[in-house]
Amino acid sequence: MNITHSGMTAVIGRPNSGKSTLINKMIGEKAAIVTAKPQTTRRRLCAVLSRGHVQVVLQDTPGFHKSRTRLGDYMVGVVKRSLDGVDAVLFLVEPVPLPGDIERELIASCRTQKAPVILLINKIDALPKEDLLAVIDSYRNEMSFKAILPISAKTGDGLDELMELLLTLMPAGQALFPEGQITDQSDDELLSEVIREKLLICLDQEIPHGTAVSIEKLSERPNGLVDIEAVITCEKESHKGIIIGSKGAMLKKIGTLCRKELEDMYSGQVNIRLWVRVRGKWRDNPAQLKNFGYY
Ligand SMILES: Nc1nc2c(ncn2[C@@H]2O[C@H](COP(=O)(O)OP(=O)(O)OP(=O)(O)O)[C@@H](O)[C@H]2O)c(=O)[nH]1
Ligand SMILES: [Mg+2]
Repeated sequence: MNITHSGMTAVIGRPNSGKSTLINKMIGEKAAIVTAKPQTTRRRLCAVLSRGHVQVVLQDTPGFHKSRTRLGDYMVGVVKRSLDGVDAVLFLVEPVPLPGDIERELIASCRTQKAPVILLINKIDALPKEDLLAVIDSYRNEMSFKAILPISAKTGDGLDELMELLLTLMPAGQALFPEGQITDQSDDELLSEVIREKLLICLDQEIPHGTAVSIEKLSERPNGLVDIEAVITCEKESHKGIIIGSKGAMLKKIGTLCRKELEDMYSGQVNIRLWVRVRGKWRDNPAQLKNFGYY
């Protein structure tokens, strides 16, 4: 279909507010990893939504937070830069009637740019209906939002109305991505994110946040079997022990979860081998951050 209107939309909000869930739901594919743990998303990624003659490029961003490491500084910088030159902003908030420090800081950043800001009160599936008005009221006077929409990124409630409004905000222009492309991530990036998602799901507290994944091998044999080799970097020997687990049980569990998802993704058999190595304080080391693509 001939695209006549196109634009960029930044999706921002505190960690865990549901940005990645929303983007996946809107495009109907898994472009971004989602977990119950905050600070899941680390990099900006684009997901492409095409409806009729309009193409909307949704930019997922890390959750805005008070950073404690250089990696955190990078993540916060990604959020700020994501607002530059966009055509619309989707600002997600938790369904609580109190803009916190994080929301106030994001509102201040939104005020300094021209694009319309749509406030999305997410997770209304988990909110008694009678409590919604108080949440809307608490945000109404914070700034002039283009709209305040209650939604559930999980169930899809309210997303038709959001989509309709968003499509009207895209300026005249050609397609920004070719037809059929749903994300700007490379195969290696998608793959390392899937592995990181499983680390976040399987491991507790600080351990998964101190991991990074690099893909050493991704190749397909003539019979279609996909071979993957990846290195998981963590920050301490003790963390390495926990990631590997007793007799390798944890690493096996992580590998199996990855394999199941990747076999769906590649529609074929996958052979995955994972290694774990330690790089102390890599999250504060500029060279290591660059190495992992966080720059
Ligand atoms: N009940 C409910 N849970 C939701 C909804 N949207 C997201 N979640 C849950 O909230 C958690 C965080 O979702 P994510 O999409 O990873 O949140 P995020 O804003 O991308 O988080 P970061 O990447 O850490 O900034 C997950 O457990 C989701 O299943 C919703 O509409 N309703
Ligand atoms: Mg996310």
